[in-house]
Amino acid sequence: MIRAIIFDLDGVITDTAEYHFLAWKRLADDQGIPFTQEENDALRGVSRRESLNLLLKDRLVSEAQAEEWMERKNQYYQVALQNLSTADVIPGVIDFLIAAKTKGLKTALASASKNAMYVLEKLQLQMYFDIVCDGYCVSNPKPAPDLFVFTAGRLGIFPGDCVVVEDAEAGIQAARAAGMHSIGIGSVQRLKQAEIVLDSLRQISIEEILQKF
Ligand code: B16
Ligand code: MG
Repeated sequence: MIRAIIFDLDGVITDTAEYHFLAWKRLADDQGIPFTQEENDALRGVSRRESLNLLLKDRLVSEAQAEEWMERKNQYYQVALQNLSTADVIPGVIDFLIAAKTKGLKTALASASKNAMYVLEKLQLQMYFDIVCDGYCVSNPKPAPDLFVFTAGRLGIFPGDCVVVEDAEAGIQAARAAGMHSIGIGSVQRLKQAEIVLDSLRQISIEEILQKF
C-alpha cells in the first residue's frame, strides 16, 4: 500500500534544467569546449561530477581543474537561481502536494542537487515536504538507488510502499533499483522504464495512484 510520494526537484517541481544548461554552456564557452542544448539533455538528473564528465567527453583534465570548473559552473548557476520565485513552480505541483497530504501520505523531496534547499526556499515550498534529501545525503548518485533508499529510511517507510516521481532516466533507474514504484514526467522515449509516464502531474490524481499501485 502506498504511504509516501518521493519527488525529484529539477524537472518535476521546477524547471531549472535551462539554468543548469546556461551555466554549463558558459563554462564550456570559457574553456572553448563545444556544447549544445541537445547534448545537455543527457545531463538531466545526473550529478555535477557526471555532468562535467559528459561535457568533457574524452578530454582529460586534472582533478584540481575539474574541481575549479565545477565550482565555477555552480557559481554561474547560483547567480541564475537568484531570479527564481514562486512563479517557477510547475503548474499542478502544489495542488498535487496538498492532495497527497490530505490523503495522509508522507511527502519527501529527493534531489541530486546540492542547491535543492536553496531552490525550495526560493519556491517557498518547504512546508509541503515532511523531509528533504539532497546531493549532500549520499555519495552514490542516481542511477544508484542510495538517495531513494536513504529517503525511505528517514521517512520510516518500506521502499515498496513509496512512489517516486522523476523526470530523468537515471532517476527512474534509481527508483526501480530501490524497489519503488515510479512515475515519469516527460517523454515516453526517455522514461520507458517508468510504470506510468505523464506530461504533467495534473494528469493523475492521488486516488488513481493509490488504485494503480
Ligand atoms: P547541483 P534533480 C539534478 O537535480 C539536476 O537535474 C542535474 O542537472 C544536476 O546536475 C544535479 O541535480 C546536481 O545539481 O550541481 O546543483 O548539485 O533532478 O535530481 O532534482
Ligand atoms: Mg530531475
